[in-house]
Amino acid sequence: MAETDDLDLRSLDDDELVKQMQDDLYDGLRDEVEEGVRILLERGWTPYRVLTEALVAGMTIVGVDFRDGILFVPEVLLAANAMKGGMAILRPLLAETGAPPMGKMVIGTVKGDIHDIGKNLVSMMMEGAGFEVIDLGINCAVEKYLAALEEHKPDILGMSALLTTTMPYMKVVIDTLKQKNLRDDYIVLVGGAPLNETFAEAIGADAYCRDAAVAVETAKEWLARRHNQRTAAA
Ligand code: B1M
Repeated sequence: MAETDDLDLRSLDDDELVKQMQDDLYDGLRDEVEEGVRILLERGWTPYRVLTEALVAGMTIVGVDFRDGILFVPEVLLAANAMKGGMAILRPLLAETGAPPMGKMVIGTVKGDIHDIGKNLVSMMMEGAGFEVIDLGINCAVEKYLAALEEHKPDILGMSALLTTTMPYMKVVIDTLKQKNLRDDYIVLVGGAPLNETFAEAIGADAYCRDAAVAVETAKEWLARRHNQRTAAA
C-alpha cells in the first residue's frame, strides 16, 4: 500500500484523504488514521460518515485480503488497532445525544470468538442513539450472559459472532434462556458477518442485524412493538 512518510494529510482533498486513510488502516498506522479522522471532522463530516466511509470501508478491504491470504493475523491485528484508534475519537461524538436512555442492551461476542470491532461499533451506535449499553466483551460463555441479564435487567440481549464455528453458540445461549423460562423477557438481536436472517430465525433470535445502523433501527422497532403489546395487554 502507499507510502505515507512526509505526506501532509491536510493537503489532500476529501476523496484523496479517505483513500489515504484506508491505505493507512490497511498498513496499521494508528496515528495517521487518527489524524485523518480529526481532519474529516474538522471539515464538517459527521462522525457516522467518517465511521462508515473511511473506517468501515477500509476494514472491508483488509477483510478481503485476509480472506485471500494476502494479509495475515499480525497485520490484521495492526489494522484493527488503527481502526480502534479512529473509533475511540468517534465514540464520544456518536454518544453525544444527551437524551434519556431509550432502553438498555447487554451485548457480547460469543464464546470462542475474539472479534470485537463490529460489536464495538454496534455498542457505539446504540449509545449514540440513546441506549444504555453494557458491553461484556469477547469470548462470552452462556453463564456470563445470564449473570449480566440478571444483574442489569436489559430490554435487549445482543450477540455477535464472526466465525462460522462460533455462530452456533448463539443457539446455546437462546436455548438456555428457554430452559430457564427467560427467553420472552428479552429481545434477542444477533449480528456478525457470517449470519443471515434465516440463521437468526432458525436459532430463535428475534432479529438479525446486518450492520450497526440496522441494529439501532431494529432495537427501536422491537422496543416499540414490546411497548405496544404490553399496553394492549394492560
Ligand atoms: Co478474523 N476472521 N480470525 N480476525 N477477521 C474473519 C471473520 C474472516 C471472515 C476472515 C476471512 O477469512 N476472510 C475469517 C472467518 C472465516 C469463517 O468463519 N468462515 C476469520 C478467521 C478465520 C480468523 C481466525 C480463525 C484466523 C486464524 O487465527 N487463523 C482468528 C479467530 C480468532 C477467534 O476469534 N478465536 C481470527 C482472528 C482475527 C484477528 C484477531 C486478527 C482480528 C480481530 C481483531 C478484533 O476484532 N479486535 C480479525 C479480523 C479483524 C477479521 C476481519 C478481517 C475483519 C472483522 C471486522 O472487524 N470487520 C474478518 C473479515 C471480514 O469480516 N470481512 C475476519 C469490520 C466490522 C465493522 O464488521 O464485524 O461484520 P463486522 O460487524 C458489523 C456487522 O456484522 C454487524 O454490525 C457491525 C458493524 O456494522 N454486527 C452486529 C456485528 N456484530 C453484531 C452484533 C449485533 C448486531 C450487529 O448485535 C445486536
